[in-house]
Amino acid sequence: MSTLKTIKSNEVAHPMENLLRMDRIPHIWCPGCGIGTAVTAFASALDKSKVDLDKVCVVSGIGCTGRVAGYVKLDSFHTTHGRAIAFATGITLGNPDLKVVVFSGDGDLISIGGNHFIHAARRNVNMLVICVNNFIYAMTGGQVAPTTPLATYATTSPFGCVEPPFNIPYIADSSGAVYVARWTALHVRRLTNSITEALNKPGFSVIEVISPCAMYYSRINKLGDGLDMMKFYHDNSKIKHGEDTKNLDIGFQTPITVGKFVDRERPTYTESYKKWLSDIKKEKTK
Ligand SMILES: Cc1ncc(C[n+]2csc(CCOP(=O)(O)OP(=O)(O)O)c2C)c(N)n1
Repeated sequence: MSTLKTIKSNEVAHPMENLLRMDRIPHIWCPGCGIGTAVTAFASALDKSKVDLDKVCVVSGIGCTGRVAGYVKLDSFHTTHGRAIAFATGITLGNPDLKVVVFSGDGDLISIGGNHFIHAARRNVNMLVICVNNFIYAMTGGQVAPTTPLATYATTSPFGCVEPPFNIPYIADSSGAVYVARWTALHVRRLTNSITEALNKPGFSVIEVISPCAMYYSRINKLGDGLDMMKFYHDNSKIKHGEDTKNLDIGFQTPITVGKFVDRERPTYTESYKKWLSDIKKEKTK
Protein backbone atom coordinates (compact mmCIF):
# COMPACT_ATOMS: atom_id res chain seq x y z
CA MET A 1 0.00 0.00 0.00
CA SER A 2 1.27 3.50 -0.78
CA THR A 3 2.71 5.32 2.21
CA LEU A 4 1.85 8.69 0.70
CA LYS A 5 -1.42 10.17 1.83
CA THR A 6 -4.27 10.25 -0.65
CA ILE A 7 -6.06 13.58 -0.65
CA LYS A 8 -9.83 13.31 -0.66
CA SER A 9 -11.67 16.12 -2.43
CA ASN A 10 -12.94 17.71 0.80
CA GLU A 11 -9.73 17.28 2.74
CA VAL A 12 -6.76 19.65 2.83
CA ALA A 13 -3.72 17.58 3.59
CA HIS A 14 -0.16 17.49 2.49
CA PRO A 15 0.34 14.40 0.29
CA MET A 16 3.54 13.60 2.15
CA GLU A 17 2.11 14.09 5.60
CA ASN A 18 2.87 10.49 6.51
CA LEU A 19 6.56 11.02 5.89
CA LEU A 20 6.98 14.51 7.33
CA ARG A 21 6.85 15.84 10.89
CA MET A 22 4.05 18.28 10.19
CA ASP A 23 4.38 19.82 13.67
CA ARG A 24 7.76 21.21 12.49
CA ILE A 25 6.25 22.87 9.41
CA PRO A 26 6.69 25.65 8.22
CA HIS A 27 10.30 24.77 7.52
CA ILE A 28 13.24 27.19 7.60
CA TRP A 29 14.15 27.00 3.89
CA CYS A 30 13.99 30.21 1.84
CA PRO A 31 11.69 30.69 -1.16
CA GLY A 32 13.37 29.30 -4.28
CA CYS A 33 15.63 26.88 -2.36
CA GLY A 34 15.92 23.37 -3.80
CA ILE A 35 16.29 21.40 -0.56
CA GLY A 36 12.54 20.86 -0.21
CA THR A 37 12.48 19.45 -3.75
CA ALA A 38 15.20 16.97 -2.81
CA VAL A 39 13.17 15.95 0.25
CA THR A 40 10.07 15.49 -1.92
CA ALA A 41 12.06 13.26 -4.29
CA PHE A 42 13.35 11.29 -1.30
CA ALA A 43 9.83 10.85 0.12
CA SER A 44 8.53 9.71 -3.27
CA ALA A 45 11.46 7.30 -3.59
CA LEU A 46 10.74 5.81 -0.18
CA ASP A 47 7.20 5.25 -1.35
CA LYS A 48 8.25 3.74 -4.70
CA SER A 49 11.01 1.55 -3.33
CA LYS A 50 8.64 -0.08 -0.78
CA VAL A 51 11.38 -0.09 1.85
CA ASP A 52 10.18 -0.78 5.37
CA LEU A 53 10.02 2.71 6.91
CA ASP A 54 10.79 1.25 10.32
CA LYS A 55 14.14 0.22 8.86
CA VAL A 56 15.08 3.63 7.44
CA CYS A 57 17.28 6.01 9.39
CA VAL A 58 18.15 9.53 8.21
CA VAL A 59 21.31 11.26 9.42
CA SER A 60 22.25 14.89 8.80
CA GLY A 61 25.02 17.21 9.88
CA ILE A 62 24.66 20.98 10.31
CA GLY A 63 23.52 23.46 7.66
CA CYS A 64 20.33 24.26 5.76
CA THR A 65 20.35 20.75 4.28
CA GLY A 66 21.27 19.42 7.71
CA ARG A 67 17.75 20.32 8.80
CA VAL A 68 16.27 17.49 6.72
CA ALA A 69 16.73 14.96 9.54
CA GLY A 70 14.43 17.08 11.70
CA TYR A 71 11.58 17.19 9.19
CA VAL A 72 11.24 13.55 8.18
CA LYS A 73 8.91 11.29 10.15
CA LEU A 74 11.48 8.52 10.38
CA ASP A 75 14.14 7.58 12.89
CA SER A 76 16.64 10.36 12.39
CA PHE A 77 19.71 12.04 13.84
CA HIS A 78 20.69 15.68 13.51
CA THR A 79 24.36 15.36 14.31
CA THR A 80 27.35 17.69 14.59
CA HIS A 81 28.85 19.60 11.66
CA GLY A 82 30.73 17.32 9.26
CA ARG A 83 30.12 14.16 11.21
CA ALA A 84 26.96 12.76 9.60
CA ILE A 85 28.90 9.97 7.89
CA ALA A 86 30.72 9.06 11.10
CA PHE A 87 27.38 8.72 12.94
CA ALA A 88 25.86 6.87 10.00
CA THR A 89 28.79 4.43 9.95
CA GLY A 90 28.19 3.60 13.61
CA ILE A 91 24.47 3.09 12.99
CA THR A 92 24.89 0.82 9.97
CA LEU A 93 27.61 -1.28 11.61
CA GLY A 94 25.56 -1.56 14.81
CA ASN A 95 22.40 -2.56 12.93
CA PRO A 96 23.17 -3.76 9.39
CA ASP A 97 19.45 -4.33 8.73
CA LEU A 98 18.83 -0.58 8.61
CA LYS A 99 18.89 1.50 5.43
CA VAL A 100 20.89 4.52 6.52
CA VAL A 101 20.53 7.72 4.49
CA VAL A 102 22.81 10.71 5.00
CA PHE A 103 21.26 13.99 3.85
CA SER A 104 23.66 16.92 4.04
CA GLY A 105 25.11 19.94 2.31
CA ASP A 106 28.29 20.18 0.24
CA GLY A 107 30.14 22.06 2.98
CA ASP A 108 29.12 19.63 5.67
CA LEU A 109 30.04 16.55 3.63
CA ILE A 110 33.00 17.62 1.53
CA SER A 111 34.68 20.34 3.59
CA ILE A 112 34.74 19.56 7.33
CA GLY A 113 33.34 16.07 6.63
CA GLY A 114 35.54 15.31 3.61
CA ASN A 115 37.72 12.80 5.39
CA HIS A 116 34.76 10.74 6.58
CA PHE A 117 33.34 10.84 3.06
CA ILE A 118 36.39 9.38 1.30
CA HIS A 119 36.99 6.72 3.91
CA ALA A 120 33.37 5.53 4.00
CA ALA A 121 33.55 5.27 0.19
CA ARG A 122 36.87 3.43 0.37
CA ARG A 123 35.42 0.93 2.88
CA ASN A 124 32.14 0.73 0.96
CA VAL A 125 30.12 1.29 4.11
CA ASN A 126 26.44 0.59 3.54
CA MET A 127 24.70 3.97 3.24
CA LEU A 128 23.09 6.30 0.74
CA VAL A 129 24.47 9.84 0.77
CA ILE A 130 22.29 12.57 -0.71
CA CYS A 131 24.35 15.74 -1.01
CA VAL A 132 22.50 18.95 -1.77
CA ASN A 133 25.13 21.09 -3.48
CA ASN A 134 24.24 24.79 -3.57
CA PHE A 135 27.92 25.78 -4.08
CA ILE A 136 28.04 27.81 -0.87
CA TYR A 137 27.73 27.72 2.94
CA ALA A 138 24.15 28.91 3.05
CA MET A 139 23.17 28.57 6.68
CA THR A 140 26.06 30.70 7.92
CA GLY A 141 25.58 33.50 5.41
CA GLY A 142 27.13 32.64 2.05
CA GLN A 143 30.79 31.83 2.69
CA VAL A 144 32.91 30.13 0.05
CA ALA A 145 32.65 26.31 0.04
CA PRO A 146 34.96 23.65 -1.41
CA THR A 147 32.45 23.38 -4.26
CA THR A 148 32.23 27.10 -5.06
CA PRO A 149 33.14 27.47 -8.75
CA LEU A 150 36.21 29.51 -9.70
CA ALA A 151 35.62 33.27 -9.94
CA THR A 152 32.29 33.03 -8.10
CA TYR A 153 31.51 35.70 -5.52
CA ALA A 154 30.77 34.74 -1.93
CA THR A 155 30.85 36.76 1.29
CA THR A 156 34.40 35.47 1.87
CA SER A 157 35.49 35.84 -1.77
CA PRO A 158 34.49 39.42 -2.62
CA PHE A 159 36.90 39.40 -5.59
CA GLY A 160 35.83 35.94 -6.82
CA CYS A 161 36.82 32.48 -5.60
CA VAL A 162 40.43 31.62 -6.48
CA GLU A 163 40.34 28.00 -5.27
CA PRO A 164 39.43 25.22 -7.72
CA PRO A 165 36.30 23.37 -6.56
CA PHE A 166 35.92 19.69 -5.82
CA ASN A 167 34.02 17.57 -8.31
CA ILE A 168 31.87 15.48 -5.93
CA PRO A 169 31.05 12.55 -8.28
CA TYR A 170 34.76 12.21 -9.12
CA ILE A 171 35.79 12.09 -5.44
CA ALA A 172 33.04 9.54 -4.74
CA ASP A 173 33.98 7.40 -7.74
CA SER A 174 37.74 7.47 -7.20
CA SER A 175 37.30 6.71 -3.49
CA GLY A 176 35.24 3.59 -4.23
CA ALA A 177 31.51 4.47 -4.16
CA VAL A 178 29.39 1.82 -5.91
CA TYR A 179 26.64 4.15 -7.15
CA VAL A 180 27.18 7.77 -8.21
CA ALA A 181 24.64 10.08 -9.82
CA ARG A 182 24.04 13.79 -10.17
CA TRP A 183 20.82 15.65 -10.88
CA THR A 184 19.60 19.19 -10.37
CA ALA A 185 16.55 20.30 -8.41
CA LEU A 186 14.79 20.53 -11.76
CA HIS A 187 15.16 16.80 -12.52
CA VAL A 188 12.63 15.67 -9.92
CA ARG A 189 11.53 12.43 -11.58
CA ARG A 190 15.02 11.36 -12.54
CA LEU A 191 16.25 12.21 -9.06
CA THR A 192 13.40 10.19 -7.53
CA ASN A 193 14.30 7.22 -9.76
CA SER A 194 17.97 7.46 -8.80
CA ILE A 195 17.14 7.58 -5.08
CA THR A 196 14.78 4.62 -5.51
CA GLU A 197 17.52 2.65 -7.25
CA ALA A 198 20.19 3.59 -4.72
CA LEU A 199 17.92 2.74 -1.76
CA ASN A 200 17.97 -0.85 -3.00
CA LYS A 201 21.71 -0.95 -3.64
CA PRO A 202 24.03 -2.30 -0.93
CA GLY A 203 27.20 -0.30 -0.34
CA PHE A 204 28.19 3.37 -0.47
CA SER A 205 25.99 5.34 -2.87
CA VAL A 206 26.23 9.05 -3.57
CA ILE A 207 23.65 11.25 -5.25
CA GLU A 208 24.51 14.90 -5.75
CA VAL A 209 21.61 17.32 -6.15
CA ILE A 210 22.59 20.69 -7.62
CA SER A 211 20.29 23.16 -5.95
CA PRO A 212 19.52 26.87 -6.14
CA CYS A 213 20.38 29.05 -3.16
CA ALA A 214 18.45 32.16 -4.03
CA MET A 215 19.25 33.94 -0.79
CA TYR A 216 23.06 33.81 -1.01
CA TYR A 217 24.59 32.18 -4.11
CA SER A 218 22.20 33.77 -6.59
CA ARG A 219 21.87 37.10 -4.82
CA ILE A 220 25.61 37.66 -4.36
CA ASN A 221 26.27 36.63 -7.97
CA LYS A 222 23.27 38.51 -9.38
CA LEU A 223 21.70 35.39 -10.90
CA GLY A 224 18.09 36.17 -10.12
CA ASP A 225 15.78 34.03 -8.00
CA GLY A 226 15.15 30.29 -7.64
CA LEU A 227 13.06 30.20 -10.79
CA ASP A 228 15.87 31.82 -12.80
CA MET A 229 18.21 29.10 -11.54
CA MET A 230 15.71 26.43 -12.59
CA LYS A 231 15.58 28.02 -16.04
CA PHE A 232 19.38 27.92 -16.11
CA TYR A 233 19.35 24.20 -15.21
CA HIS A 234 16.74 23.59 -17.89
CA ASP A 235 18.80 25.30 -20.59
CA ASN A 236 22.24 24.11 -19.48
CA SER A 237 21.98 20.56 -18.09
CA LYS A 238 23.19 17.74 -20.30
CA ILE A 239 22.26 14.14 -19.46
CA LYS A 240 25.24 11.83 -20.06
CA HIS A 241 24.80 8.50 -18.32
CA GLY A 242 28.08 6.67 -17.78
CA GLU A 243 30.16 9.81 -18.33
CA ASP A 244 33.70 9.57 -16.94
CA THR A 245 33.49 11.36 -13.58
CA LYS A 246 36.75 13.22 -14.36
CA ASN A 247 34.71 15.28 -16.83
CA LEU A 248 32.13 16.52 -14.34
CA ASP A 249 33.73 19.76 -13.14
CA ILE A 250 31.34 22.68 -12.76
CA GLY A 251 32.40 26.24 -13.48
CA PHE A 252 30.55 29.47 -12.82
CA GLN A 253 27.32 29.22 -14.85
CA THR A 254 28.85 26.59 -17.16
CA PRO A 255 26.80 23.65 -18.50
CA ILE A 256 26.13 20.94 -15.90
CA THR A 257 26.49 17.27 -16.82
CA VAL A 258 23.92 15.12 -15.01
CA GLY A 259 23.09 11.41 -15.04
CA LYS A 260 24.05 8.11 -13.49
CA PHE A 261 27.80 7.73 -13.77
CA VAL A 262 28.73 4.71 -11.66
CA ASP A 263 26.82 1.51 -10.83
CA ARG A 264 29.20 -1.28 -9.84
CA GLU A 265 29.47 -4.17 -7.42
CA ARG A 266 31.96 -4.38 -4.56
CA PRO A 267 31.68 -6.25 -1.27
CA THR A 268 30.32 -3.94 1.41
CA TYR A 269 32.33 -3.25 4.55
CA THR A 270 29.93 -5.42 6.59
CA GLU A 271 30.29 -8.34 4.15
CA SER A 272 34.09 -8.08 4.07
CA TYR A 273 34.23 -7.82 7.85
CA LYS A 274 32.02 -10.89 8.38
CA LYS A 275 34.05 -12.91 5.87
CA TRP A 276 37.28 -11.80 7.50
CA LEU A 277 36.06 -12.90 10.93
CA SER A 278 34.84 -16.28 9.67
CA ASP A 279 38.16 -16.88 7.80
CA ILE A 280 40.08 -16.13 11.00
CA LYS A 281 37.86 -18.55 12.99
CA LYS A 282 38.39 -21.28 10.37
CA GLU A 283 42.14 -20.67 10.47
CA LYS A 284 42.17 -21.02 14.27
CA THR A 285 40.23 -24.31 14.28
CA LYS A 286 42.61 -25.92 11.76
C1 LIG B 1 32.42 22.65 14.11
C2 LIG B 1 31.61 23.68 13.38
N1 LIG B 1 32.21 24.52 12.52
C3 LIG B 1 31.49 25.43 11.85
C4 LIG B 1 30.14 25.52 12.06
C5 LIG B 1 29.36 26.58 11.33
N2 LIG B 1 28.60 26.04 10.21
C6 LIG B 1 27.30 25.68 10.36
S1 LIG B 1 26.62 25.15 8.93
C7 LIG B 1 28.08 25.42 8.10
C8 LIG B 1 28.21 25.20 6.62
C9 LIG B 1 26.99 24.72 5.96
O1 LIG B 1 27.20 24.61 4.58
P1 LIG B 1 26.63 23.41 3.76
O2 LIG B 1 27.01 22.12 4.40
O3 LIG B 1 27.04 23.59 2.37
O4 LIG B 1 25.08 23.50 3.98
P2 LIG B 1 23.97 24.53 3.48
O5 LIG B 1 23.66 25.41 4.65
O6 LIG B 1 24.53 25.27 2.31
O7 LIG B 1 22.83 23.62 3.11
C10 LIG B 1 29.07 25.91 8.94
C11 LIG B 1 30.45 26.25 8.50
C12 LIG B 1 29.53 24.62 12.95
N3 LIG B 1 28.21 24.63 13.18
N4 LIG B 1 30.28 23.71 13.61
